[in-house]
Amino acid sequence: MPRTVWFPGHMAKGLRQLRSLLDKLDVLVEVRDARAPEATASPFSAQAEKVKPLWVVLSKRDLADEDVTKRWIRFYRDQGKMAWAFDLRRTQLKPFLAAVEMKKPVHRELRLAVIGVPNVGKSMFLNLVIGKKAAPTGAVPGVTRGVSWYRGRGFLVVDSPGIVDPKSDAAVHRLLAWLAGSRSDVIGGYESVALDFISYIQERGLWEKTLGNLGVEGPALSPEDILFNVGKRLGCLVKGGNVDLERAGKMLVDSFAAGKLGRASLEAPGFVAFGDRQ
Ligand SMILES: Nc1nc2c(ncn2[C@@H]2O[C@H](COP(=O)(O)OP(=O)(O)OP(=O)(O)O)[C@@H](O)[C@H]2O)c(=O)[nH]1
Ligand SMILES: [Mg+2]
Repeated sequence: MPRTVWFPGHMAKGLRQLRSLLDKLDVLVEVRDARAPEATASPFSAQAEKVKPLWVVLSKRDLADEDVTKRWIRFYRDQGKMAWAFDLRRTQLKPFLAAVEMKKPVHRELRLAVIGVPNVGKSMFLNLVIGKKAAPTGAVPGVTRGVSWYRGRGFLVVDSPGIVDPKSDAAVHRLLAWLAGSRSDVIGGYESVALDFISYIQERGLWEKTLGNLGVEGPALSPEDILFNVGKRLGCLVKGGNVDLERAGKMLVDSFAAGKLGRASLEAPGFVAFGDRQ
């Protein structure tokens, strides 16, 4: 049977390392994907929040629906949380840096940790905080494998590996895979991950903002027929007029993850992927 969850050893180790560091930290910054800020909450945040200030940064603002992102920021601020949204590729983090500056102790550097699920932009955010490209970043999940300290601009910042809740089920991993936060090849293959993506888009009324932009027929067709049409559209034909569905699935999932289908949010306040989490 194909595996449905991805939890490599470095995640368990990262979680242990973060727990043991908690006492030394002043503030934790949780990076979440602006397209699904509840489903991409860190499994470590609930525990950490009990003992340290935890601030929320929504990344990939440029890929999310702008109105929905503004509503999320209001939603978190109404809950009393410090929250911002950024396109991390094009920001200098000014409002964040102004807020964090106020927390600096007089006689030592401020100690921050950046936490979150895989591939949300934690290392990229850290580099912006310290003002240099020190932590490695990359488009695949699992680039950061352990906890490391970085220094810059009067901050001491911990980068941590992306961690998924070891108890999370296949549905959570599939949603993360649509955002490039889990490994489709490890959790059942691209075809099944893409079929679930299409069903989600249909059920949540997100067709116009996503698959509609590809110009394929839908949204009333079955996910299988839609994926077939996507494959034809994207040139994944094989002998006999068939479509390589695994390849079509990969192209579809990768396109959405990279924002190539258009700007879209998979969750909005009051409209989350996994109801019991909000
Ligand atoms: N479009 C866009 N891409 C972003 C943004 N933030 C990060 N990325 C991209 O997301 C990918 C992941 O960035 P990283 O900083 O390596 O993410 P991470 O959370 O440290 O990932 P792991 O260490 O693998 O868990 C990179 O390809 C970045 O270019 C953003 O705001 N907008
Ligand atoms: Mg990283």
